[in-house]
Amino acid sequence: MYADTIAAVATPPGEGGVGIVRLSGPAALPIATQLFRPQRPGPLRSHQVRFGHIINPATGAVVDEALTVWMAAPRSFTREDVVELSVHGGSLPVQATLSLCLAAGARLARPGEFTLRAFLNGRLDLSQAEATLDIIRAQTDTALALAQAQLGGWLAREVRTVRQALLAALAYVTVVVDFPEDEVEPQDLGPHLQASLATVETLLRSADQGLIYRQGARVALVGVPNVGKSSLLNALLRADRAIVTPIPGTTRDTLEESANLDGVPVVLIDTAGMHASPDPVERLGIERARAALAGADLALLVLDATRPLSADDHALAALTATKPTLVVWNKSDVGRMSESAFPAHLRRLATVHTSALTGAGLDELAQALVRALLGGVPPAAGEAHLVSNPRHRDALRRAHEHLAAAVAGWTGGDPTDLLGGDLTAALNALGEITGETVGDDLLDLIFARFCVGK
Ligand SMILES: Nc1nc2c(ncn2[C@@H]2O[C@H](COP(=O)(O)OP(=O)(O)OP(=O)(O)O)[C@@H](O)[C@H]2O)c(=O)[nH]1
Ligand SMILES: [Mg+2]
Repeated sequence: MYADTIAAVATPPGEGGVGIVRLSGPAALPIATQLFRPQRPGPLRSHQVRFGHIINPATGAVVDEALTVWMAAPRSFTREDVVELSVHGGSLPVQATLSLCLAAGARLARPGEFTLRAFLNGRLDLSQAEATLDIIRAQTDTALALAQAQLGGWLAREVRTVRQALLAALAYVTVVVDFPEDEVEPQDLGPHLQASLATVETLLRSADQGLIYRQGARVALVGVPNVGKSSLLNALLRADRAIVTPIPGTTRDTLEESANLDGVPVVLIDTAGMHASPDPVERLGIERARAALAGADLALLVLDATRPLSADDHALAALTATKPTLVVWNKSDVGRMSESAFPAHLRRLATVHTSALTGAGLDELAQALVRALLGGVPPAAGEAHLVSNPRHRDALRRAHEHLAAAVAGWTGGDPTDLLGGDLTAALNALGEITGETVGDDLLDLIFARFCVGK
């Protein structure tokens, strides 16, 4: 437990119905008692809301009406004494209340410091603490569901189960190595290690989908001029965002817009039509289009269904060869080219026929896009148990590497002392997810991303 008491505004800046100043630490209640004068006399009671006024104790002046809740330790977010002072949601009453808390001895909280205390006081593990930030930042229902499940602790439980199995294996290995003369009942660690490896593998595999749901993906619409890239962008957004004209070379600059496609947050990028152009302005746009393609997670290669592929189409198709790509035959309301003329690598790709004009095929396009982003697997309906944090994925990858080495070593009859190193490394990597094995540097880095007051 900390000796100091922190305070911060817990609500966003700007005007709102209420603004909340939050205190946490041993002096939370004494400070609140100095500032808050309840309407009906009598001391505050834990977990009861009281109406009254915030007053400046130095002058006796009333600052604002307030509702006050004291949550006595350990039944609070931080497991410390917490007081929340709700005043009217304007910057003056909120800031004045905060200033009075600071004058009475509280220290201004750093970003994420309430959650850090919740973690350090054992109220949350690190993966749950990070989930609170994900809940605040979630852009889609699915991202929110993933974060809620993580806050519920499923990932922490999975990780702990594996760590317990590995600790038992490490204990056995250590005894065998340190006391070779003792009669140790021989154990077959193989099945235990295999089971742990399988769990880590499942978690790791779920991250491919989980990260897309949480972080979204960048999708570039590329094609030669006039195939309907900007029209498709507008149609997918259901908004007249990009300029569309019958003149080839209309789009000069790249244009980005966020969209939510079946719960997957995507950034759609419209680009200039790519072809060999003598126009210097157009050439700059085409450079940007190439850069957008290079930085995208997925390319939508837009082709004109009313005419055979041109040399420029082929050149562009070659450019997308190394990138996950979806082929979109647009203007399918007018015509439909025979696909036998495709270059071989395009024939292997998922293909959608659309008309940005009539809307035909747009739902199929959105679905194909989501499938392509999620690695061919359909969206996991209601499946909230996905690893969705790159830090967790990184730790899982390292745990996986060491566990795989341990399994191979055990199967290959390696000397037991070699196993100890891999088991320890796997245990440490997994401990980083729940926070059992992280240093202060990493904690600072993680919590610095939080907002003040959380
Ligand atoms: N019939 C038909 N016309 C379309 C369709 N999509 C776009 N067009 C027309 O094709 C022309 C070009 O459309 P844009 O969306 O500007 O094409 P673009 O690929 O963005 O073109 P640039 O920006 O020049 O590279 C416009 O006249 C559109 O109305 C479609 O699905 N069917
Ligand atoms: Mg365009």
